[in-house]
Amino acid sequence: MLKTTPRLPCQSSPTSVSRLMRASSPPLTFRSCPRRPFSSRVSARPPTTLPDPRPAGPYKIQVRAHSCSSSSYSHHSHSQPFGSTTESITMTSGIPKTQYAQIFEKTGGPIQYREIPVQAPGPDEILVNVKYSGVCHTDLHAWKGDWPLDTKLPLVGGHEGAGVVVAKGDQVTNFEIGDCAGVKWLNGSCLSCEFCINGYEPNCPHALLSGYTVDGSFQQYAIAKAIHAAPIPKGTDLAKIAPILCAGITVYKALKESGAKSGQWVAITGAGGGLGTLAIQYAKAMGLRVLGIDTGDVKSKMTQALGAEVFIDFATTPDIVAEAIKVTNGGPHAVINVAVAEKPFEMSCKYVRPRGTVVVVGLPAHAYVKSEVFSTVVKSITIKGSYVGNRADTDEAIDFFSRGLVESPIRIVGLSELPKVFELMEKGEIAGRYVLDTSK
Ligand code: 8ID
Ligand code: ZN
Repeated sequence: MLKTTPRLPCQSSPTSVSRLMRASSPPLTFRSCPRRPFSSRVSARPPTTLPDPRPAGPYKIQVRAHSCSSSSYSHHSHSQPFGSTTESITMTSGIPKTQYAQIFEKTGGPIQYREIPVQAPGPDEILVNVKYSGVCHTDLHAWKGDWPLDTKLPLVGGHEGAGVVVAKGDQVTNFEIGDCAGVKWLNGSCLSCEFCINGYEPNCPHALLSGYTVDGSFQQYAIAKAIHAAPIPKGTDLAKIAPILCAGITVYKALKESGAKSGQWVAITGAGGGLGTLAIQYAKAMGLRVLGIDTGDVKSKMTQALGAEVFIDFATTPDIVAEAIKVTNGGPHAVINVAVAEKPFEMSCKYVRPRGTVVVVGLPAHAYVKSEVFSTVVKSITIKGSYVGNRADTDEAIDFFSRGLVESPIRIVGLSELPKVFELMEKGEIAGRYVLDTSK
């Protein structure tokens, strides 16, 4: 049933919705969810030039709709017959029909900055007006397609989106219109598999990945499953919190996984990049002593200003392993590897302290972690992977930021400048993080 009031801004006609329901089937391994444009689902908005007689939102409307194909997991209408579902969306006024986005049409192809329709959220989803989005090296991997996991195509990348909730489905109870929210890498998960119920949601086989298997935050309006969207406290600087939504959560979790205790040494490879500069600060805030490894004067100064006690330049230090052992008086108790290169992983297994832990976080393409068996055993080291974080890690990482323990070393440019940011990133020339302002 359609509940409509003539003066409400966004109403759908059953015909237009049915047309949109014929979305093609997504890949089977990771779900790619074709979402519906607002322009088609919720039409009949008054022309923007006309005076709007309505009181300020939020408004509640109901539209007939269908969400994603039944071949993939969903919390909502997949199992419902074609055209039979009724979704209710609460939304604010002034949501446009189209928006600017950066589109990857094909892997490694030209990146197109153009207008695309704004999508409507499903019953368990929120629509976030993304104000700022960080650019993570993962976005570069997604565009280049150098990982053994296909992306959705065409794709809107991005997974460090900070913004404001402007619409939500009727099952959403954890966000109100006007709340600040973060669109992060883990866009959604099934919540019922063995991994989800044990708090390992990133390992859920049905995980939806923002900017990879579903469209992400390199657009002005992005959709996230409400249950996984990050709650951002009111009054937060949205540009500065953007990098926390992936880089911050990831390195905070990796530090917890390392088991390093206050007073102990942690080495961070790739210390001058997006993840690294935050890792230094989380480590300091957790009482650890930091050895930063990266290259160049800018990164050396930045990492030490952020709290690294010692910096090793990987490009000019002849014996990194010996140096790392020397400056930490026997080797760091833990290593957080966020460098996008294979070599540092192998070296970290050599210089880590006996009984120490090597955490594998960076994801250089086609790379292996090599550790000589004899010393792995005799030193009794642990080598483990760490992959973003769960909802609790998210809240904790944001809390460190909100309490002023972690500062985002960011440079803000317009969304239209994404290709330039990728160029700099590819050359290793970014110290800290670039954040895109979606209004430019
Ligand atoms: O959940 C996860 N595991 C996760 C989450 C988010 C990101 C993993 N990542 C992955 C990304 O996909 C990427 O592969 O972490 C890696 C780092 O992401 P980033 O911090 O966003 O990348 P960056 O800003 O480009 O920084 C990389 C730094 O590594 C340095 C570079 O100089 C740069 O500062 N670096 C390189 I390249 N080679 C190095 C080396 N041999 C090195 N530092 C030390 N030694
Ligand atoms: Zn990321």
